[in-house]
Amino acid sequence: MSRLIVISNRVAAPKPDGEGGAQGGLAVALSAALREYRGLWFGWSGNRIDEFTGKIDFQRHDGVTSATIDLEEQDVEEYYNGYANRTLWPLFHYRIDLAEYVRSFGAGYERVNERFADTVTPLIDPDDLVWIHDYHLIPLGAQLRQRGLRNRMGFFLHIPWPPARLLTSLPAHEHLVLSLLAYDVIGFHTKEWLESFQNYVERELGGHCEPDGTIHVGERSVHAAAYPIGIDYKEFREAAESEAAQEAFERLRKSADGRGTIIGVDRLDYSKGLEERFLGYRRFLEDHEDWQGEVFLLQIAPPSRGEVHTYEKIRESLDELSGRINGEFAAVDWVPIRYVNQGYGREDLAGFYRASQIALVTPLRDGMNLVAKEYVAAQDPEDPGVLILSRFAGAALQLTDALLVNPYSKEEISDAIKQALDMPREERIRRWRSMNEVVKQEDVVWWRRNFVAALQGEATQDERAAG
Ligand code: ADQ
Repeated sequence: MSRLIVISNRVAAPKPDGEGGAQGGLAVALSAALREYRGLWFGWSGNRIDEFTGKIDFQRHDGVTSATIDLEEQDVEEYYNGYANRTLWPLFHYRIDLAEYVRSFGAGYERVNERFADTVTPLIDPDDLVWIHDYHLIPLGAQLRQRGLRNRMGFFLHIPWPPARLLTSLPAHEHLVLSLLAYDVIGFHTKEWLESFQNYVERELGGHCEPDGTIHVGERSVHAAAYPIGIDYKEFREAAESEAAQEAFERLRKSADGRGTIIGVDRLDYSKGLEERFLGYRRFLEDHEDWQGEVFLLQIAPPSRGEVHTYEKIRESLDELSGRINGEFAAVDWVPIRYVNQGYGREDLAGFYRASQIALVTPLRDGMNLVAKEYVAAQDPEDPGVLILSRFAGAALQLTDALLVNPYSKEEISDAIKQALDMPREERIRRWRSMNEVVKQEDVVWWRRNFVAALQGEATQDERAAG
């Protein structure tokens, strides 16, 4: 059997006990795949050094080998903080107003992708399957081909693919997209992102897209399809049943003191629509005075990408906005928003989700959004909560029984909160059952099996059914 080589910006392979904290579903899923296929996980260590050496640090824990390299300060600034997080992330989330087009960022991005290629090439055997992840490493496949690799290679994009009209604002967009054609398989979360990609290929590259997912550009043919990522359902259910989850549940229920809990859990990122969410909730408190003092919003949002200025700004504005709303509405025995800038373990999160009657998952744009799926998986089947979900999250295409809202509209958020609070138990159960079925069946194991099967050149069951 071929080995699997996973390459991503950061490596989330298992760590020795006590390091790294709780593992996310994706890390668990890819680690499981790596155990099944042997192989290794390659990426940046997160460390900075004065001068790039290409020295690889190998670690083996829990059956998974990781191989990491350190990067120079300038690499991190231009490639990671620069092109990845100040150019591609905002542009791919439709925030062209925030996207910065700086030549040195593009040069740093190419340089780091070359450095990745130089260091990982000797680790790859001819029959290994290579699976590259996310927007940090789009050109890596082409770089590996230039170094003579003929392996089957796949790329998976974890964020949206923007409409062609937005993407063409990126200098050298054609060069970036052409580099994707070096892969054999290109995966997106949803049909919507796939269609935007196909549209770009036809409009800008004069390519042709077949209904079976084959894309032809000149002499080159690649397979592009939607592979919606799921959570590790089994692992998450177990987390939800754990003692730690039960304690977290009780802690939140006790402190809620009979009030309804509305939960939000997001990395602190402008794409998650947190300001709009706070304003929608504020609107709800204004529209329904009788609910003041009866519910509260628990927003958990650990800071991310603190070195990027826009992230500092969003943090400041959320501090200000939550303070303002609390000042405006709070009473001596009630605070409308509990705003917590902290990360929690998976068990704690599962307990908090289960203790909350409503989840507000309202990103302005999101590749998929796993929080929505985790919330569903954590619910009590006899008394489930209600998921309010942005129609602009990839997850909305699968979780059609959520209350779908336009996250830009305060009125829609306010109306959905009211509808959720008034929803009869039978309707909550009916909606939850349908969503839970999807979250359970289309889990992360299903996702990676489908992708790896495509990488091995096999049509998956779903593709055969669709074809
Ligand atoms: P993210 O933008 O990080 O991921 P998401 O899919 O919601 O968004 O995943 C976040 C993960 O972090 C979840 O597993 C969640 O439980 C965890 N998390 C968030 N806040 C936390 C907290 N306070 N404490 C502990 N854990 C917390 C990107 C894309 C998404 C896509 C994923 C996977 O932006 O669209 O779904 O990758 O492909």
